[in-house]
Amino acid sequence: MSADLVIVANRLPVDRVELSDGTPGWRGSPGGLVTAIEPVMRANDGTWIGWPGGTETDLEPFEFDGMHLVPMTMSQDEVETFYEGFANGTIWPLYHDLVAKPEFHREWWDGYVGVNQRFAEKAASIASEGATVWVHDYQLQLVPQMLRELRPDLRIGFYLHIPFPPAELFQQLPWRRQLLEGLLGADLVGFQLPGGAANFVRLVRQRVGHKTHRDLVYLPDGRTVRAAAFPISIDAAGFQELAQSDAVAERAKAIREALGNPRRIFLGIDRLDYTKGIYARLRAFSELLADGHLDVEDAVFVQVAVPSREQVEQYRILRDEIDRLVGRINGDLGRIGRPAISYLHSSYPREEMAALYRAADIMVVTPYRDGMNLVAKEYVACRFEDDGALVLSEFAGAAEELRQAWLVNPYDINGMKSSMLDAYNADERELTKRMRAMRKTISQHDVAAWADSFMTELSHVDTAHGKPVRP
Ligand code: GDG
Repeated sequence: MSADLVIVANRLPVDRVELSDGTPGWRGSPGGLVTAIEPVMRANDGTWIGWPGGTETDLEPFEFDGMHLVPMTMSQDEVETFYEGFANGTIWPLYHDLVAKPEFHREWWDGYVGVNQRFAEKAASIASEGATVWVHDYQLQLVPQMLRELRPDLRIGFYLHIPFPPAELFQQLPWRRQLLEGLLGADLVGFQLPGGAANFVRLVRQRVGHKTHRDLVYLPDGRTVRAAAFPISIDAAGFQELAQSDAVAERAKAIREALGNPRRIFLGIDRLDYTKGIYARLRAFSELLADGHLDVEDAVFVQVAVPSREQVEQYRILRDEIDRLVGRINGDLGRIGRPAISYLHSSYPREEMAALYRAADIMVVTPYRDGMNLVAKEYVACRFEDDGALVLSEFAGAAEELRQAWLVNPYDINGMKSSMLDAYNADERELTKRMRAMRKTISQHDVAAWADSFMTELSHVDTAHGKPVRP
C-alpha cells in the first residue's frame, strides 16, 4: 500500500457492527469530517488511518465506500491512559478554559506518547514518496514531529478541531514543550480561530524560543511552519436538502404534535459534555417558567444529550447532575402531558436531527467554550424559510461568523434568560432579517470550502520536500 494522501485521525469514519449473519462488519458513521474530506480523498485515492473503537486486535486494512481505511488497534491500557486519560482527562479540559479540572498523570502521558508513535509509524509506512499527510486533532499532537523524523520527505498538515488555549493556561502542562514541538513537525498548523493560531505562535516564541513573524515560525533547521485559522463548516446544501424533504417535513410536524403543538419549541442538541453548558441553559429556561415569563402550555424545551465518553468519571457525574435537574424541573413545573423539558439521552440518525432542527423555533447553543460548534450551523442550514431563532454562546467559535444570533454569555444566567425571552418574543421581521444574514454566511462558507482552503494552503507551503496534492 502506498498513498499520495494520508488522513490520520483518532477515529475511523466507521463503526463496528454485527451483520445480519452474525459476523462483524462496518457501518459508516457519517460526520462532518468524512463529508469534508471525502472529495479530496477520492481525487487523490487517499487512505485514512484511525481507531475503529474497541479493543479488537486482528484488524486488517479494508475498502469502505470507495475509501481505503487502515484500522489501528488499541489495548485496554491504551484506551485508559491515551484516550480516556491524557486526551479526554488532561487535554480536553485544559484546552476548554479549565471548565473541568485537568488531571496530570505521568502514566497517561506515557500512553499518549506510545499511541502517537504507533500512529506516526503507520502513516510513515503507508505514505508514498513526497506524499501529503493531514493529521487531525488533539489526540495526535505529537504525530507531526514523530512522522517528520521517520519521513522528512513528507508534506505534513495538522488541524486542531478544539480551541487552542492562551499561554496562561497551556503553561500548566508538564509536557508543554513536547506538545509544541510535536505540532511544529507540521508544515501548516490549522486552528478554528485566529486567536488559537496567535496563542500557538506566542507560546512557541516564549517557550521554545524560535523566531516568529506574524503567522510564521522559523526553525533552526531552516524549515518554516505556518499557523493559521481555517474555521470549519458543514455540508450546508446537504442539510438544507434533507430539511426540505417530505419525510423530514412530516416528521417535524409529528414531533410538534407529539409535544402538544406548543407555541414555541426550544431545542438543545449536544454531546453530553461539561463544556456544552447544558445545565445552565436548562436552569435558565426553568427560571423563565418559574418566574411566569413562560408557561408550559406555550413552551417546551427539547434537550437531546448524545451519550459521550461514558467511562470518564466527570462525564458520569455530569449525567447524574443533568438527570437530577431535569427530574426536579419537571416535577416542580410540569403538568400532566406537559413536561417542561423533554429530555432524550440518545443519538439519532441525520434525518431525525434535521426534523428536530425543522421543528424547533429557538435553538439554544450555550457552550462555555467550543472550537466551532457545528450544531449551530446545521440549525441555520435547515431553516430554508428564513425563520427560527438562534441563541448562541459568545464562547463558541461559530459566534465569530454568526453575528446575527442572540449572543449570550453562558456564565450569566440572567443574561441568557433575557436573550431566550427576546428570541421567544421576536417578531417575524426580526427573525427573518437575522436568519437570512446567517444563512448567507453559511452558504458562502461550507465544509468543502474549508477542506479546500486547508489543502490549497498546505500545497502552497514552501517546503523543500513533498509534492502537492490536488485540492
Ligand atoms: C468538535 C469540537 C467542532 C450530534 N448528535 C448526533 C449527531 N451529532 C452531530 C452534529 C454535529 C456533530 O455531531 C457535533 O459537532 P459539534 O461541533 O457540535 O461538537 P463536537 O462533537 O464537540 O465537535 C467542535 C467540531 O469538532 C468540528 O471541528 O465544531 O467545536 O468540539 O455535526 O450534527 N449526528 C447524528 N446523530 C446524533 O444523535 N447523526
